[in-house]
Order: sequence, then C-alpha cells, then structure tokens
Amino acid sequence: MIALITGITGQDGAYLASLLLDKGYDVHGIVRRTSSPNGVRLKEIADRVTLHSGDLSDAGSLRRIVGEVRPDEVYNLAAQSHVHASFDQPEYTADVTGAGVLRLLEAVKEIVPDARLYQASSSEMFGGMLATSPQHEATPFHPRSPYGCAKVFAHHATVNYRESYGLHASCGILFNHESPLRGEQFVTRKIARAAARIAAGRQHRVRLGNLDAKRDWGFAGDYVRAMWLMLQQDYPGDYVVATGETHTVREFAERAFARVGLDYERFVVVDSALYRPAEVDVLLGWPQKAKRLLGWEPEIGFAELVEMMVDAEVREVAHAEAA
Ligand code: NAP
Ligand code: G4F
Repeated sequence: MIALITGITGQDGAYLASLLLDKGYDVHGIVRRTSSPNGVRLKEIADRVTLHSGDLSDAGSLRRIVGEVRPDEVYNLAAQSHVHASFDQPEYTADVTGAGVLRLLEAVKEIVPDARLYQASSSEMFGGMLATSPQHEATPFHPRSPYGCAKVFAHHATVNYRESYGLHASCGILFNHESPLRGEQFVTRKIARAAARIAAGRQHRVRLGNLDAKRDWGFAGDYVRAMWLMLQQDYPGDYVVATGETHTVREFAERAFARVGLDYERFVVVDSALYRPAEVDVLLGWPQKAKRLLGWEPEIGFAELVEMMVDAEVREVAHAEAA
C-alpha cells in the first residue's frame, strides 16, 4: 500500500507516518520549500519516507506528485493550522487551508479517483455552537476565525467531491490533540515548555491569553489511528474524534506546573494581546460514531497527557544543559 501525506513535517504527519510505516506502507510526504527545512519531527524515520517538494497553494505541484506517487491513500494534514495567526493572515489561511484542499481533491479526482482520501477537518468549525454540547457529526458549524471558515469550506468541498464524483473521501472532525511534538505556539506545548524551563531556572514567567477557554484535549498518537481506521472502511464518512472531556487552559497550567512542583499562579502572566478577536469558549466532543463504527478508543487521558508533555520538556531541558 502506498500512502501520500501532506503536512508530514507537522505533529500529526510525524505520528501518522510512523503508524503507516509500522503497518508496512510505502510512505510519501509533501514538504513545502522553506529557507531551512523542517525535519525535526521526522528525524527518527527520515530514511524510511520519501519526500516530495510541493505546496497546497500550487496545483501543478500537487498534480505532479499525485501522478508520480499514485497513492492508494491520501492524508491531507497540511494547513496554516494556527487559529490566532489566521486573524493576522486571513487570505493566506483561506488559500492554503481552504482552497488548497480543492486543489488536492481535483488532483485525486483526475489522476487516482480510486484512492481513498482523509481530510483533516476540525472542531474549530463548531466554534460558537455552545448551545449544542457535546458536539457531534450533526452539530451545525459556526466558525469563529478565518481558520475555522477555511476548514468549513474544505470540509464541504470534501463532502461535495464524495457526493459528486464518488470519491472515497472521509473527514475526521478532530478535537484538539497534543503531544511532545506539538508546535511550540499552541497553548499546551507553550505551557509544558515554560513549566520545565521555569523549574530549571531558564525562564521567569510565561505570558498567556484566555485561561478560561475549555478544550477537549486528547493525544495525537491516538488520533492518527482514527484517521487510518476511517480509510479502512468500505464506505467513506465523517467522524468526530474526541475524548468526551473538557478542561480549561487554567487546569492545564495548574497540572503542568504542579508536575514540576510549582504553583502556576506565581509564573503565569495574563496578556490581553494574546486574546483573539473572537474566542471559541468551549469545545467538547461526542465521539460515539467513531467508537461504534471504527472501534476507536482514546488510550491517553488528560492527566497522562499533561505529564507526558511536561516530562518530555524536562528531559529536553536536561539534555540542553548536558550538551
Ligand atoms: P501542524 O503541526 O501545524 O502541521 C501542519 C503541516 O502543514 C506542517 O507539515 C506544515 O509544514 C504543513 N503546511 C503548512 N502550510 C503548507 C502549505 N502551504 N503547503 C504544504 N504544506 C503546508 O498541524 P497538526 O497539529 O499536525 O495538524 C494536522 C492537521 O489537522 C492540520 O490540517 C490541522 O489544521 C488539523 N487539525 C489539527 C488539530 C490539532 O489539535 N492538532 C485538530 C483538528 C484539526 P511546515 O512544517 O513547513 O510548517
Ligand atoms: O492551543 P491553541 O492555539 O489551540 P486552538 O485555537 O484550540 O486550535 C487548535 O485546535 C483546533 C481544534 O479545535 C485545530 F483545528 C487547530 O489547528 C489547532 O490545532 O489554543 C487553545 C486555547 C484557545 O482558547 C486560546 O485562546 O488556548 C487559549 N490560549 C490562552 N493563552 C492560548 C494562549 N492559545 C495560544 N496558542 N497561546 C496562548 O498563549
């Protein structure tokens, strides 16, 4: 089996590539050109994956790569994925995170119409749907950011290509999922890193935005398993993937700092510049469809996730000090 992963250099790309390699797949990934290649998350598996230079904003590169690789499965994980950044770069986000998906769908439809496709949809699409909680596959969308709007477009485009052209295209509506490989600008990694560095005397404070926002946080390693399971089904479909528990950013900080023996209140500074023009106050998922049809279950809970992330940062600090 041949898999093509866009966004292979990101958090989910790294976990998914490892999972597929373990299953015996020939794994290919699309990497965009940057001044300094981002290979840090792939260092353990770099010699076992084939990387191709392309970009979701460039239809020609997508067609070329899909034609060369002729994948059985395509996982579209690439995106401008940072919600706050999408307010600063709305048009770019719409182009990559939204229209980019249409470019990839066109390439798949024209060149490998029998391939199975996964689209990385997001709980951010539910946005302001506070009245409907927990959120499930039939919950209406109410995006609260340019990122959320782009993901809603990409989600509908994927469903439309499935209905119009019979593509085996599935959308995973994934709630927040984290890991030691999470990007440093997302709140969980930012807090875990700060806790470890402050405990080691390498940092004094951490500036955060809205501590009262609530998220349904799971472990990325569990969530990429759900992506793969979706593409093993006879029929394509859309699935919410979540833990069914929600916690505040404050709770995450409290636990993370407690893990290194500190009281978060002494080190967290609330900075209004880190608030968003519109916030998604609460996300809480209802993953019953994924559990019933895919047999998927999350294995790592909230407390274990926080500990895993903080412990990884503590090791990182110790490693840096030893070097
Ligand atoms: P991530 O760590 O930010 O990775 C994003 C990936 O997309 C990176 O490999 C990045 O490349 C690549 N990329 C960005 N712009 C691109 C472009 N123009 N062309 C080609 N590649 C491009 O995100 P993640 O957390 O792994 O998430 C994976 C996907 O799931 C994303 O689509 C995200 O929006 C979605 N999602 C994530 C979560 C979550 O909680 N993690 C929840 C729901 C949905 P560089 O390495 O060069 O930056
Ligand atoms: O970690 P975050 O930036 O994640 P957010 O906005 O929920 O988006 C992530 O999850 C989505 C799924 O729902 C994905 F689609 C998306 O790609 C991304 O992976 O922020 C989480 C919460 C927000 O409410 C934010 O306002 O934390 C709050 N927050 C408080 N202080 C902060 C900070 N967020 C960030 N990034 N940085 C802070 O200093």
